[in-house]
Amino acid sequence: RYLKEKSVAIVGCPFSGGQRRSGVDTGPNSLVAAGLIEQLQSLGWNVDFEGHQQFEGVNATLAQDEDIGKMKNPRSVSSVTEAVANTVEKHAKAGKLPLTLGGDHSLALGTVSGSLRAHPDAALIWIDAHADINTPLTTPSGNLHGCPVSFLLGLDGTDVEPFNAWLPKKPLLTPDRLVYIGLRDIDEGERKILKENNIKSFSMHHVDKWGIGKVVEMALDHVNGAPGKRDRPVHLSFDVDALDPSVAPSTGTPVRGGLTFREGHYICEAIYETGLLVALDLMEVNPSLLEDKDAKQTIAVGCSLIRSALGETLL
Ligand code: Z70
Ligand code: MN
Ligand code: MN
Ligand code: MN
Repeated sequence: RYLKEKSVAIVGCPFSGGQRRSGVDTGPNSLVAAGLIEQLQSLGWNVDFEGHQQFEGVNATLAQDEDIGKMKNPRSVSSVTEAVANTVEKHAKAGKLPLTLGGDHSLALGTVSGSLRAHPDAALIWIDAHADINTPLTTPSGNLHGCPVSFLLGLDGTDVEPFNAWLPKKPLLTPDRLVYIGLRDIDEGERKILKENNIKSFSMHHVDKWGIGKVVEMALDHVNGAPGKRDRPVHLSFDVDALDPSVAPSTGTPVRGGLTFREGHYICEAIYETGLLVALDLMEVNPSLLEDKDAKQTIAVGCSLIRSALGETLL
């Protein structure tokens, strides 16, 4: 309903500065090299890809980017996410579906900002083992891939340099339009933030209790404000570590007890089926961490999730 046609624009983001392990910057290239573009074309999508975003300079100078407070690599993350926001906004306003390939999840500060500029009433569905909602004050690690959601919501402590040079004073996202699925590794500070802001979160406990079908239904009901109501555009931000490490082993911070292969794919299919998907992120694919067999498996699963979110498995 929001797309002009079946047109997807791939935004490859080879960036690793939101966390400390190298290699996640090779994720986008591996996904494209595995045939992602051809796969989407064969699903009937017009695929716009003009090469990956150029972050070599930023990646090369991460070591010189000094901490600000607890934040690691703040200038690099800020400049990269600002650029990604502009790119995603441009594609979304042209009626295309931006598909962002990460790279670490700090990139979603950019992708979601871009989506919300184009679709101000959009909902954010965040699939992850982690809530990524630490603020610069609560972050235990200083890694900004654990913080993008707090910046999107403009929580206390996020009005900081260099981010406040480009993020809006009035946040683009409100807590009622955010929902999580897959959580199982939350910091104390994050738990408090989720509670105080009344943010709807379906942990793995809820997936076990109600099943993935019911959970996705409740998630969509929540962000649309009423049971069965379906009109908000959806930005789906999928961290591959939401999946169980036996399904997607090559990622920086695997946490056991995750989504099965089918549960992950079901989420993608069900959101595609609403006709409301306007943007998709596939993040934290790090092919360099484990042996080749594990990397190949993770890349294949990443491509497969993307195909499902773009309509492959619906009859
Ligand atoms: C922790 C932090 C995180 C991903 C780890 C971890 C965050 N909450 N996110 N891996 N993808 O450092 O803030
Ligand atoms: Mn640094
Ligand atoms: Mn994440
Ligand atoms: Mn995660």
